[in-house]
Amino acid sequence: MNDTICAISTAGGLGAIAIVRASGEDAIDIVNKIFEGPDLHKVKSHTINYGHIVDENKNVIDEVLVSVMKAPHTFTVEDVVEINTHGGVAPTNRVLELLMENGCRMAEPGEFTKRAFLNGRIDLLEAEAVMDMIDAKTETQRKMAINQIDGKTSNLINELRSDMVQIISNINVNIDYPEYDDVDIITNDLLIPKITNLKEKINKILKESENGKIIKDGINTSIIGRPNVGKSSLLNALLQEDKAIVTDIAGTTRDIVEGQISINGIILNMIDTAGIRETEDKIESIGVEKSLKTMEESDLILFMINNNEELTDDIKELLTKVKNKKYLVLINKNDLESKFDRGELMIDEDKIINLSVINNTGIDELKEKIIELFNINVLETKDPTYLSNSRSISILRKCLKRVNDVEKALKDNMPIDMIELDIKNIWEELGTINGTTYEEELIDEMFSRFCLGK
Ligand SMILES: Nc1nc2c(ncn2[C@@H]2O[C@H](COP(=O)(O)OP(=O)(O)OP(=O)(O)O)[C@@H](O)[C@H]2O)c(=O)[nH]1
Ligand SMILES: [Mg+2]
Repeated sequence: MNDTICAISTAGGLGAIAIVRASGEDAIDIVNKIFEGPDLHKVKSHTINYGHIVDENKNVIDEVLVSVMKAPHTFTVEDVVEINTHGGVAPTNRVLELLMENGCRMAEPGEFTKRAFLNGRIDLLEAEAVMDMIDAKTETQRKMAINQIDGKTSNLINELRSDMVQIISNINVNIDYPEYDDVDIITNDLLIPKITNLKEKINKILKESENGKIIKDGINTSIIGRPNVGKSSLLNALLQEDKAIVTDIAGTTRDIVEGQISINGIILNMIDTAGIRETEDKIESIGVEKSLKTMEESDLILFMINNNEELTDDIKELLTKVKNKKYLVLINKNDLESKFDRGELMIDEDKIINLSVINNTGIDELKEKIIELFNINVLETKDPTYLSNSRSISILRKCLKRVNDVEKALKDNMPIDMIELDIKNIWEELGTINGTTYEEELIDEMFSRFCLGK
């Protein structure tokens, strides 16, 4: 049996009202002991009750409103009581202490949501979305979180799993009831298109999950280039503050400097880096190492070149490294004389943006290009139902690999009964995404779809 937990559910600090929450079998009993007002055992479920919280000597601690919500129609599926106190630190802490003195245990982080999951009220994806909703900073993040809380994201996985149940049922009927002559004999040729279809659906979800990650985590965007080209100047212009030091001395930036901007509701995590060059300076060379590592890990590289410098082999070599990633080439200092021909870059003109950070020109075009490159306008308008956390994306990738193996085995004429177990395992693995894998569920679902008792 679960013990009764309590916590302050609102943010720390000053506020007009704070909520102290208790959940568990004894929640009503414990709050009733420290509450003067109507008997909470006798009030109806889902009511708000006026009264006072008192200590053991009947000293009044605070004037409060107490919400009583009885199991099972609550967030945790247990009895839940919420005490609305005045929002100072002293009243909320004292109420919390009194709850603990009377039998509650302090909740672990996320424990209310964990109980909601363990008691079957929400699945794993929905539980994760509760956290995403709390973290949401942009409208698009909020929309994606509410769709996941409402189960739309879980449905993506549930649909895949029900497709698989059908495949497994087909196979099982053939194996277990060969005498049913009105059931199609499932052959490798019949099964391959079903598996290919499944593969395509998984691929589509994975492809779209890139959007989910962008909405949730933003686009990690690094500004890379040789020293003194104007990288830190660009960072400052985008952030509209003097965040990074700018001087005309090459090698000014030694460490990475970060800041966030939002473009049409999508967050760009901007990373200014040390200019890349061969150097004897120990500190600078560590900075250069960091720049190269940052470049590798970014979702987008803004590769900056100085219009007023010749295009050296060093720059060309660096550009070949950038080309493996999503990138744009920014040619800065266009207010000065040009010292190289754009054709020498040997890249698509579409990827080149001419800037003069000092004159604030080209920056809007840069933003437009980023919007285009990541389809940000589409992301903004679409109903955002995507897998977005690394846990579920990595499980789905694993499943895709195994579905590919199954498809290959079928094409190689592996007997169907030999791959049945593989398919069941993938089905189970998929279930770990939203935490719904049970063997009995498979059996129940299978027979509810196949009407064998005719
Ligand atoms: N003429 C001109 N000068 C610029 C422009 N943008 C930046 N600068 C100047 O170029 C110099 C170097 O700028 P930074 O932003 O420090 O360059 P950086 O790429 O961060 O340099 P490191 O940190 O050394 O790698 C400064 O004197 C800037 O004022 C521009 O568009 N035109
Ligand atoms: Mg710099």
